[in-house]
Amino acid sequence: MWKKINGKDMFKKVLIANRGEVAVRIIRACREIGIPTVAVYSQADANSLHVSLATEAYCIGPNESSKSYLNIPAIISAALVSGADAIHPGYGFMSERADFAEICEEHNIKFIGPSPESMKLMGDKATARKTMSSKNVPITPGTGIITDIEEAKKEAEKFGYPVIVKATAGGGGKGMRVANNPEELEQNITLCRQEAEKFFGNPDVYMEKYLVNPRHIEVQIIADRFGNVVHLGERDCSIQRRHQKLVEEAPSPAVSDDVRKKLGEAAVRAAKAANYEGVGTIEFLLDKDKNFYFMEMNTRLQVEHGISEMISNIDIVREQINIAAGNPLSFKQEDIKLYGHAIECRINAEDPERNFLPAPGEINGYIPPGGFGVRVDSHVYSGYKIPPYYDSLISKVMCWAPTREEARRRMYRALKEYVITGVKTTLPFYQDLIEDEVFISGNFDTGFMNTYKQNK
Ligand code: MV4
Repeated sequence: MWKKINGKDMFKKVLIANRGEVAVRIIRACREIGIPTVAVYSQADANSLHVSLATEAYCIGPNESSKSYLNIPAIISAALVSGADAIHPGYGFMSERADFAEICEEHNIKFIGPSPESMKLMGDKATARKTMSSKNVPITPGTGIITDIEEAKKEAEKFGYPVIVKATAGGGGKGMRVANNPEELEQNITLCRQEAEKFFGNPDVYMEKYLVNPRHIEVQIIADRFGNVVHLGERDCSIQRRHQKLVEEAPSPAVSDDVRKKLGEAAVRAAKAANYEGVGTIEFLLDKDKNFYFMEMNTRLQVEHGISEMISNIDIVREQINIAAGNPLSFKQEDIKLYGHAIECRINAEDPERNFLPAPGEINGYIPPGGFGVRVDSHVYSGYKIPPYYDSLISKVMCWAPTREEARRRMYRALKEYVITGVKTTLPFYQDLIEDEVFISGNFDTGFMNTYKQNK
């Protein structure tokens, strides 16, 4: 089953159960380690870069995700036929499906990620809150699962309106409703329960005090199966639109060395509480007084992991594969030196002038930026047809420099030299945003996009 590479236990072959830029990112890490890769693809993705970069490739179904990238029997069959002994789920698709991780286990295939138990624990938000609170990770004032509406109203009076009702099976902004008074609370509990039952098959809801326009701060952690846990500092993901992140940066302009240390220690306690193995992210909200509160844990590699790699010089995907193969972490917390500043813009095939309407089609001209401190992670090329069936991410432009202002100016330069023709993209939107005075100041929060107007 196993082989050794450079004295480390390593997989013989890794199947990547994903597409797009993240599939390419994982194939690159595998190739550098020396592991052959298996790509799986839908009919729409036959000409995709991950298919040509992998050692071998299998078509697992038609265009729709539900029949291809979410098709468990097809993915497992491809792993068994090809002899892959591990599956990397990337992000999205199968990445947070505990049932899929269990099925992998049953077939003696290593799911590159945490145990199904850790995924279930963190997938249930009310249980996650309880677990965090018991290990001194700060949480917002709130309740457990609401069983009685009158009691919920009494609780809400205690910590004060506004409150937010959340589905325990929700997350990432799905299944949440803000209430400003007892009448709205009663309504929202009922509505939230109905939606939660419909979307997640679990009607349980709880509530928290609602923080108005906090910052979204998340801490990258890496844990091995021997109980070693380290953090790579925080990312600030406050600039988002409808729960889609637009710009991320590391470190956060709002976090001092002192708060960073406390955030990092809280994140490590959180990972230990979940008996966590692999790479993960602890999401916090930060209020105006720099108090932070645990929100959720993302039990997967994240889209924005690259900016943490830039400030830490640690290859997070390589480390993730190492750990999954049973090796201990190759460094300690004190070996990690964070240096400089990194900013990421997610470039999408969307029309910023039409309310970010998806704009699939053929890219007929493509010149990505380059130069010192610039990284572009992408799966596209000149002549590539962006299919309409999946998310519209074209690429992630990441810029590193010693200071935030230098990184920001480098990003402006990179965005200005980037050419993508044939489809509408969000490039013009970012070229404008990166010069916005509020963005330049670093003094913004999750309300940024509500007041931001392009070319104001
Ligand atoms: C909150 C909140 C304010 N107060 N919880 C949205 C995503 C999910 N992870 C948690 N979310 C929020 N939870 C309390 N108690 C505000 C949000 C929120 C938000 C959080 C991060 C980034 C953007 C956001 C946009 C709207 C609401």
